[in-house]
Amino acid sequence: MTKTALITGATSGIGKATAEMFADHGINLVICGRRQERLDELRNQLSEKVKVHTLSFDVRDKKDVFAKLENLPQDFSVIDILVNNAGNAHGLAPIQDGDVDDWDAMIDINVKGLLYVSKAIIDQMKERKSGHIINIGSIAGKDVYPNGNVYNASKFAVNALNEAMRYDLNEFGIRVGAVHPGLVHTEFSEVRFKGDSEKAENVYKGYTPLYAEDIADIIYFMVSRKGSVNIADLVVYPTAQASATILNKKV
Ligand code: NDP
Ligand code: 8X3
Repeated sequence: MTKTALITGATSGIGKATAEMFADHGINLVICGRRQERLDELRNQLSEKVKVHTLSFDVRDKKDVFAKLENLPQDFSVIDILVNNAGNAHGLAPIQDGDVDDWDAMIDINVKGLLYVSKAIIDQMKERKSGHIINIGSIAGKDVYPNGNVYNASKFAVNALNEAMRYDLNEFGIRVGAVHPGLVHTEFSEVRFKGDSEKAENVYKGYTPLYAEDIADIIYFMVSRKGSVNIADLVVYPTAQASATILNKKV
């Protein structure tokens, strides 16, 4: 039977690549993000292959998240796969110099936003006793690194919530798993460094990083296992990276 996936943060990077990968495999899509024009572009690109619905909301806007996700059009009302991907780092500074607005953004988007979206979708999965939730964590949620502080904390929370969801939703037959990528070349660093492209590009210089397609490939692998198999927790680095702090810039 044709499945439907809802992907947050589908306007760029990992979320967009996952939408493309899913479309290649015949999975219908609800693609979400704040930038409607990018959602429209992606829908135009993919709708020859699968059915695509776009939803523009800020995951921080609790009311709007619930209003939109609880009123999905009939063709998209059954969500088989939820990919909780929307998120970013905002800033990279020692805790004593951190910007409280950046802290709010990371906690509100990466943690609370993920919770709101999950809550809005879990009810229907619980009723059907089936569904698959993929949470995009980070190696930043496994290891703290200097200046990562609040981003680390937000991704440690995603790691904890991934486990917590797996425990609590187990009785409903809902699969829950996380991917924790290392450095992936997306718009992530552009956002972290507030549009400073030179600084952002430097992050990926001198070695081969992961690309969004690499993570999409892994996400598709996870969702395409038979229903009795749940890949619970998957850490993936570029070969050049051994940990959050060890990176071989010659690889
Ligand atoms: P991108 O910046 O390319 O994509 C981030 C996506 O999140 C965009 O589609 C953006 O859409 C969406 N988003 C951000 N803020 C909000 C918001 N307030 N409301 C709704 N959507 C939002 O980065 P990545 O693809 O790299 O990031 C995707 C996920 O992967 C994140 O959770 C990130 O933490 C994680 N990750 C990234 C790594 C990397 O090195 N790149 C490594 C490990 C994890 P829009 O702006 O249109 O709203
Ligand atoms: C993104 C990877 O190492 O920049 O989560 O935190 S890192």
